[in-house]
Order: sequence, then C-alpha cells, then structure tokens
Amino acid sequence: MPEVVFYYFPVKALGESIRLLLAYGGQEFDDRRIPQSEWPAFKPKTPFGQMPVLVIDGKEYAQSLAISRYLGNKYGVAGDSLEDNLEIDQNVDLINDLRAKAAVVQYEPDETVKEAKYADFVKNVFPDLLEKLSAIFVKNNGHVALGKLTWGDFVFAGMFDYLKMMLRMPDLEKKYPVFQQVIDNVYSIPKVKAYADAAPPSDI
Ligand SMILES: N[C@@H](CCC(=O)N[C@@H](CS)C(=O)NCC(=O)O)C(=O)O
Repeated sequence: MPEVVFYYFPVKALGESIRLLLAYGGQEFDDRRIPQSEWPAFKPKTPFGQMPVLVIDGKEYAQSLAISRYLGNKYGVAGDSLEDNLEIDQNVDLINDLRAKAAVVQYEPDETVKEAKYADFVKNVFPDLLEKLSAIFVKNNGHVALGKLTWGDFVFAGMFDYLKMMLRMPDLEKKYPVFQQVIDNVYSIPKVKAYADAAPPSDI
C-alpha cells in the first residue's frame, strides 16, 4: 500500500471528497489538518500555494478535482468509457460552477459589495444552477452522473455543508431532497461511514 499524506485545513470544503475517497478505497492516510495559524509558513511549500495537497509515496499533487478524479479511477468509481467520464466531468464542473459563484460572494472583502452581489446571485444565479443540479441528480437516481456511484457523488457530498454556508441556505436539502440522497449514497458506505464517524467534527 502506498504511503499517503493528505494536507488541508481543518474543514471539509474542497478537501473532504479526497478524504472520503481515500476511506472508500481502504487507503490508510495521514490526515494532516493545518490550522490557519500555520498556513503562512506552509503555503510556500505547497505546489500551487494552496491546499488540498495529496502526497503519494513522497510525490505531491494539488487540485481537488484532479485528485478526486484520479482516486475515482483508482477505486473503480469512474466511468467505463470516455463518454461516461465526460458526463461525470460535465456534472462535477456544474457543481464547481455553483461553488465558484458562491465563493465570489463569500470572499468579497467589501461588505457592501458582498451584500449587493449576494442579493443579485440569490435571485439571478443560484436558483438556476440549483434547479439544474437537482434535475440532473433526479435523472440519475440520486447520483451526480451515470445513474450510479461515481467520484462525482463524493465531490458533492464532501462540499455540501460548505456550499450551504456560502449560499446561506441551511435547509437546502429540504428544498431539494435529491441532494440528501446523493449525500446518503456516499455516507452510508460502511468504510466511508467509519471514517466520517471518527473524523474531527467540522461545520463546513
Ligand atoms: N482549484 C483549487 C482551489 C484550492 C483552494 O482554493 N484552496 C483554498 C482553500 S479551499 C486555499 O488554499 N486557500 C488559502 C490560500 O489561497 O492562501 C482546488 O480545487 O484544489
């Protein structure tokens, strides 16, 4: 078994899909949760100045979706054809579009601009993306793509609490019950559940 170390902040957000996929694959890993206070010193040592970072047998890799896709392929939760993989990528990119839009608001430093952006996006951007994602997951029987478990489900499940916080929609799964289905389809897997039950708690 390779020696695996995973670096991320002590939250789920963009890192949790990787932790969940490693757990799913039965891969033991050193789950290093770097506090904000240590980040300035650690940042220059990372490949792109950001986390998550996955280290496999001493080699470092960055970019959460690339790593999740790799682990999905490695552990048999990817597509069986180029077109299947395109469908997963397509739907994961739509999830990521929603995350990126929400992040534009969340990380806007000017409070007035931030609230104006939120008012705009909550009316003109978020509903359309949420409706589209919900329709896709319903069509796929509670999955992100292909009507079955793929690494895309791990991406959505892992970042859901972070999304809800940024969208300011704590009851999002009540409005879109299929979102909860995707999450349950991931967290009900025994190895994933065992990891999640033992993991340090995090709201996002
Ligand atoms: N595209 C990258 C984005 C990574 C990213 O934005 N990381 C944030 C935390 S979620 C980060 O490292 N922020 C600290 C910084 O940029 O200094 C990915 O998906 O891995």
